[in-house]
Amino acid sequence: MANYLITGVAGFIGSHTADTLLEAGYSVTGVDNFRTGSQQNLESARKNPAFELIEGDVTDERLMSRVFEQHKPQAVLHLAGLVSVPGSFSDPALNFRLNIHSTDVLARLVVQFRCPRIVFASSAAVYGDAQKLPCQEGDVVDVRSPYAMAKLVSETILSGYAASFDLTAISLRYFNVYGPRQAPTSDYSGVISIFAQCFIKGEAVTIFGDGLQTRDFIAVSDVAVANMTALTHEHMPSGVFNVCTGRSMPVNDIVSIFQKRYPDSCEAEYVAARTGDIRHSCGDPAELNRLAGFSAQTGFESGLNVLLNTPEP
Ligand code: UD2
Repeated sequence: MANYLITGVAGFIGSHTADTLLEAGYSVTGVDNFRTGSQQNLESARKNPAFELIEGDVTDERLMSRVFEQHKPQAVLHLAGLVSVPGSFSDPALNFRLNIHSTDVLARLVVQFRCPRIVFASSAAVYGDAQKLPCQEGDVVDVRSPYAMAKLVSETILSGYAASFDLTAISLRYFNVYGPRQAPTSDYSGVISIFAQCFIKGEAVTIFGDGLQTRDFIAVSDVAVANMTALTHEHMPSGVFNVCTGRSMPVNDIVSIFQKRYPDSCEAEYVAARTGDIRHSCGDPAELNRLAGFSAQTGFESGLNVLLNTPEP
């Protein structure tokens, strides 16, 4: 049974990916320092004997060497990092350690232990305020935050190692991911988890700006499958790939969808646009589809059903 190593396994995307790999019959070794991840996210993974959790930091090279030596992963999925864009402004040094240094540590370890593949969680943040939509992988990047800078640097580190050593390095540029287990109360919460929480509690949602800004929302279950595909697909080449649906939706439309489900809800409140907010974001999903057959399967309404019908842990 092939073993896959996931860093940041107790996070939103990490825990869903672990569940998906385990359900598919693979074994998973997960590393997390629980800075932002939670044990509750691992409730179902931990029931599976093919799952092993190691508590620690991915930048701890001694610990990670032991993990590679003992578990001999077939591939690594590197999700651990600072997930907050505002956090990358307030603590750029932490951003460097968690979002750049950690990638270099892992890249060196995969080379040292002859692990053939590493998959990295990059972000649509690298496109910034894109000049043309949908964003394609070859488009000019527009880095507007330390967070986006770090994602781009990590992509470059990985492509450099892939070109220099016998290694496949895949960077996945996630667009706006939503679904169960995305904490609604932190500064990296996605708009959908915040709105869901407000509608459930009967509180008014806040819309930043005119609500006409658009995003390409992808369900976390689809992202988990994209991750599994990148880890396991036999002929994946090194490169950068969008993980998105190719469809975008205005924030106002999301509110309307919620209002239909919660007809007695309060009116939304409009406030000034968030500083640095991107106007439109939409990705072209064709490349990952062409090379690995991946396409997002979850429509927005059904993704929302899953989110609203999954009990809080
Ligand atoms: C997403 C990513 C972020 C980074 C960035 C790159 C998420 C959660 N965040 O940020 O990590 O990759 O893309 O561009 O996927 N909004 C409201 N009301 C609220 C909350 C948000 O109107 O209560 C608006 C917000 O101003 C923005 C849109 O909703 O226009 C989406 O906000 P978000 O924080 O979910 O995600 P985004 O695209 O800013």
